[in-house]
Order: sequence, then C-alpha cells, then structure tokens
Amino acid sequence: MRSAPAALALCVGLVVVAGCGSSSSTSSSTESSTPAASTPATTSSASETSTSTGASGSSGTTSGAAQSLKLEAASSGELKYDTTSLSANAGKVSIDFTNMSSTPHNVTVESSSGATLGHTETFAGGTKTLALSLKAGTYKFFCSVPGHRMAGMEGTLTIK
Ligand SMILES: [Cu+2]
Repeated sequence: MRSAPAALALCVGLVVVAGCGSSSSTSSSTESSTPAASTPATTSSASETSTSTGASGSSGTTSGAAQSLKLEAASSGELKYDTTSLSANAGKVSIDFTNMSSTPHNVTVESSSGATLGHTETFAGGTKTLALSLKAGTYKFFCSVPGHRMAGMEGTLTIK
C-alpha cells in the first residue's frame, strides 16, 4: 500500500522532467492519432443525368427536326404517285412513302446531276420511310422499278 503513492509521486516528479509512463504522456500531449480520416465531402456526384421526359425529339441532335413528307403510290395499280411535286427546307427530310397497291414500288431520290442519294426498298403494301439530309436545290424522285419512271412515276423535289 505504501509503495503505490510513493511510486505515483515519483512518477509525477518524473513527468515534469522526462515524462513518466510513456503511454500516458505521449498520448495526452501529442495529438498523434489523426481524427478518423475526415472524408472530404464527395457527395457532390453531380452526374444526375435527369432522363429526358421524352418531350423533345428522340434524336439528340438539335439541328432541326426532320421534315416529314408524304408520298403515295396510286392504289389502283397505276404507275404514278399521288403527286409530282414535293418541297421542303434544307436539312433533314424524310419521305414516308406508302404503297397500298399490289404492284411493288419504291421511291428513289437523285440529285440534279443524276446521282442517287437514297431510296426505299421495293415493296408492296405498306409504308417505308426514306430519310435524307438535303441541301437547297432541285432533286428528282422516282420509282426505279424498270419501266415505272418512264410510265410516270417521277416528280420533282424542291429543297429551299
Ligand atoms: Cu414503281
């Protein structure tokens, strides 16, 4: 019982000089233990790509929505379209071509110099869409099935 207070007093005396009990002195004086790694606030994961509500067009490009033209083959089987004149503004143009006759047709678009720019497949009964990107100018549309263009299945596509 005596030894304890004596040792304690000795220890206290030593603390002043050289520090008693390595554990107690070091832990209290030096704040060695870093406080539990202060995690930087990384909660700002600002990648909230709020899904579009679908109101704006599905095509991400905002360079003007495609203009939609309608073209139809004569349902009676005659070799002609319902119009010989189509027009649109320069940019994306899609032609919805309907052929409800039993005679297969297509719609082909060519430039004024005669270069084919695009065409639908040849089909009967249904609608196919030909999507093009056109600059201002005058184009021709026609059915490329042999004989059909000569019979009258052609027209002028004017792009302003
Ligand atoms: Cu045809």
